[in-house]
Amino acid sequence: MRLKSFYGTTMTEAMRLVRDTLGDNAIIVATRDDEGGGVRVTAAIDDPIMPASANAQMLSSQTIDSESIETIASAMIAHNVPAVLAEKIVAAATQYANDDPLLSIGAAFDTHFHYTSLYDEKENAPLVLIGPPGAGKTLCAAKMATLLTLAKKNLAVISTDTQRAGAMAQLGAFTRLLKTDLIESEDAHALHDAIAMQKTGTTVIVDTAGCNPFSEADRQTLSAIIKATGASPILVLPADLDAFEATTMAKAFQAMGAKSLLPTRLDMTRRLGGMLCVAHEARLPFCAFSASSKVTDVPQPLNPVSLARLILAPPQEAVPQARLSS
Ligand SMILES: Nc1nc2c(ncn2[C@@H]2O[C@H](COP(=O)(O)OP(=O)(O)OP(=O)(O)O)[C@@H](O)[C@H]2O)c(=O)[nH]1
Ligand SMILES: [Mg+2]
Repeated sequence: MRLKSFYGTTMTEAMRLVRDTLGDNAIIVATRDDEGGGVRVTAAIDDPIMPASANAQMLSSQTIDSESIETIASAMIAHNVPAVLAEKIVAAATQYANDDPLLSIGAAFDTHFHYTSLYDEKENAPLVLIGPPGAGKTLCAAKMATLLTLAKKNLAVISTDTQRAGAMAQLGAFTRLLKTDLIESEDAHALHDAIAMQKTGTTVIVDTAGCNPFSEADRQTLSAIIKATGASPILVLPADLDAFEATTMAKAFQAMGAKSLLPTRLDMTRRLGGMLCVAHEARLPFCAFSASSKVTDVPQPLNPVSLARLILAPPQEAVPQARLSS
């Protein structure tokens, strides 16, 4: 079975596109008003490459669980998930169709996204936070320091953000509360030495300066810092960025060595399509997410089930639907 979504200014136009493209045998899976006005229709058609039995099985589960698939298709639209990715998620959810949309979409998220842990106790490699200016790196560094302090781990917090006015004071305010020293590292060599001088078993957190990934000078500075840590950096990225803008940015950070994704500001973001697009297109595993400006609200783990809950959760409060005036 192949799923495709069609957009028309009216239902008749969208349905005509479905028939013209997929033919008379197309099955309508979901219809929804599109946020920008008009109508979006998701339709399915038998895939001739698939064995007939597989198609029959899918079609029957499709009928049984069409409500669950409708819920998932609606969530894709509500979260502004780019159409191509939304189709892939709905198609995978249809394969694992279940009465409970949480299970279907969880299975789809298991198929289409990767996950990793924020902190591997055995490896105990430095936790290096990188990302664009204002993404939430310093707050995440403070949250991780809180988490590790509560777990009674030996901790060292290093910042390479020595240029921006107030940067050290911001992180220093947190480390003072945790009774941990803040080490300032002026350059990549100093950072390498600062990490090397830590006692075995100490967990090192490295907060870096905001980097413009499209600036050659910024890229060189950050690449040298990443190399000096010998670690797998975590890309901290706000979840509320435009999907394609954020994906381009994430790929640039990935080229510098980013190995996992930590989206922030989920408490302030109502449409998570951008975050899903980044993880899928850049193939970056999710490691955790931040949904609070409070340092004691430590990053939450991300896995197929927690991601499914985030996507299917009803908005916490009524948010007026944005519409462009004509
Ligand atoms: N509500 C909310 N605010 C957040 C979250 N993460 C970060 N912030 C806020 O976003 C602002 C920027 O966070 P910082 O941690 O300073 O960002 P940064 O990436 O270190 O910024 P630079 O060092 O300037 O590049 C601060 O006001 C944080 O409190 C979050 O998950 N939710
Ligand atoms: Mg910072």
